[in-house]
Amino acid sequence: MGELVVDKHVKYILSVEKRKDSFESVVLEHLRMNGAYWGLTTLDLLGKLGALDSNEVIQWIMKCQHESGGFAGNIGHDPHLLYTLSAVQVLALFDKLNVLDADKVANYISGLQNEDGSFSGDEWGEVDTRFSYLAICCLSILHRLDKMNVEKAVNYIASCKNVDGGFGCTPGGESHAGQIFCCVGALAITGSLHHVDKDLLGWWLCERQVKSGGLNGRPEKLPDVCYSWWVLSSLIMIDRVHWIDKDKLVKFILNCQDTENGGISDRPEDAVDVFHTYFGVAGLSLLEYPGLKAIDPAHALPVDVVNRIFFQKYTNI
Ligand code: GRG
Ligand code: ZN
Repeated sequence: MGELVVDKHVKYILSVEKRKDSFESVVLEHLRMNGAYWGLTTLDLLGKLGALDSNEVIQWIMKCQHESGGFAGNIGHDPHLLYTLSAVQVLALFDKLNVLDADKVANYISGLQNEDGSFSGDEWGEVDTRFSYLAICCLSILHRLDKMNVEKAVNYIASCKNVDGGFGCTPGGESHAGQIFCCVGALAITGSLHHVDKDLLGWWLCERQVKSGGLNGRPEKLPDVCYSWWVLSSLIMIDRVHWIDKDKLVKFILNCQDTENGGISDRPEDAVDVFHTYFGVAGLSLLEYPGLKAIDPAHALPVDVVNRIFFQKYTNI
């Protein structure tokens, strides 16, 4: 088995950041804020965040903020919870949360909570437990959970629980590993994991491991490196990670590397992208692969960053 080609991955991420006119960048233009989070968190986990000019990134992030307080995926685009969390996470990586007007961002987020406790992703109103997670994680980082109705938010998430122990995007929606991460993460952050049947959900999640060692997102589906994050982080949050074969999963992720040009793909035979590079490295971090920073499974940020947010004595926000 090969090793993690750290330097190649660092080079790959920095090159994607520079190639703003590449096919990938054009297709992902509206998601650039998410791309910044994926790329920069990966660099930090690899211990190489210093390779980038933080001032340039921070200035660009602040240009993506809308007058409502929310952030867009790029300059001149519309704000959405998806990009608002990514913007806040990247500022947290650089220890620059103090450039924010935290109350303004928090007001934007809490304004998206609906009467039944659910969240819309933006002013257009689509409702999904993904948005509950985004809102809860972001307000938690900003120390502003008191700005929303946590009890109603938790009850809404609990209403999306299925008989298989998993969670869907709305009540009655099929269980999917991505949605399970969102619901378990939101419940973990709010201290509400008693709503989870840990043995039942743990069983469903560990059955996601297939012969190759990889994990899929639902029964009968193909394995994909991104589920190393969605499934594994959920298993860790409910204390059932020992129910999968960790060594086989490490091998599957390492087999998805482009060992020549860097980057990680969804499956061994596919092309690499920044999204799966992040999930591969974050998955290896959860698996305690040597040389990587530890990542917090609920806030999806390096543990040292999360400790700085919650345990720093003097904070400006
Ligand atoms: C901060 C890590 C982090 C996340 C933010 C946006 C979000 C919160 C979570 C998204 C959760 C989610 C729904 C992930 C699933 C992504 C995915 C691979 C969807 C593909 O689903 P299918 O059904 O593919 O098209 P399969 O793998 O089932 O064939
Ligand atoms: Zn994937």
